[in-house]
Amino acid sequence: MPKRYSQALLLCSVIAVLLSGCIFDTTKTSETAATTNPPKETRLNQPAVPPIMKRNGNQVSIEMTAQITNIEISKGETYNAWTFNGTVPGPVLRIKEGDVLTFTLKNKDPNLAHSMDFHAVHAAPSAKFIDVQPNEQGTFTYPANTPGVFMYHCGTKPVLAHIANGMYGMIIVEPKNGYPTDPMVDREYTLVQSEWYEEHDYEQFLNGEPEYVVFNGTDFELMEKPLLAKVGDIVRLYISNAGPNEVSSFHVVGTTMDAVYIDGNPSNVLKGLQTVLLPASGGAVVEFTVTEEGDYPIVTHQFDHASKGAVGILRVTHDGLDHGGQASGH
Ligand SMILES: [Cu+2]
Repeated sequence: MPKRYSQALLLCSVIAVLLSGCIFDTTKTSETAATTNPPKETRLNQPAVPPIMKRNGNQVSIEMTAQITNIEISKGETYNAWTFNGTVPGPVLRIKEGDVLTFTLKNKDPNLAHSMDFHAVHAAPSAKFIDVQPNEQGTFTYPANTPGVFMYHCGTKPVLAHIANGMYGMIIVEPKNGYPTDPMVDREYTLVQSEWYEEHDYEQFLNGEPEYVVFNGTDFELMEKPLLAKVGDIVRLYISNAGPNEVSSFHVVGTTMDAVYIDGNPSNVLKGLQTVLLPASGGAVVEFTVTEEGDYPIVTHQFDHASKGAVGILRVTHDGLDHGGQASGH
């Protein structure tokens, strides 16, 4: 190693140690205690339940749970997650622009308060995104007047712990008049990118690196269960980056994006992108054409994160069915 480089490294390490001693220690508050691992034998594992959604005109009611459920985040590795409805990400919700949402959160977690922060609505957070205490429920009403792809998450303090432990998902607010490209789209999928850190380790959430970066909750899941399309299809992906800490450089190998609607709003259209940048909590609708048979990797182009699990496969075949493996023999 060149001497100057090693000196610089040493200096950086010293500064890092100093910083971690003086600045970051102040963040170790009592909040850490709330996220400490309970003993394994006493951990809850509440079975997943579907959300309940009812519509009457533009009045939509949605009932969801906050609950503790074991989630497989990598093959053979479970995480005792804080969840909405027992899945991570939580269920994908779909409503329409102009709907009035009446939302009920049933908190089945016997120990901690939880809450719901919908990025899709206009509401006073101090009144409508408030904590629901253990074994209680809260109901809140708000309008959803902005079309798009939005994140929802638990907003209870420390928010970082509630998101890192699994409390997030996607809500799609369908545009009143649709997207101009609606007639061309052949199939659509939803993808949520997020990070997993060492289980319930608040210090790692704050200062550490993610152990896994994933699409739809599990590392490399979409390699084994690929998304499917047919040659010539225009594919639409609703994508969202839940973070909590990292951005996504969302990219589909082997195609360019015909249209990207930033945050899923039909007004925010971009054409011909290679990669779309999603900030933590950002979303998009991405559309592209697949012209040849084969496996098209879906990645975040930050390859340290792709290597930690944020890779999927879109398998394109002559008939849109999965024939297994590389679809090149037809
Ligand atoms: Cu929570």
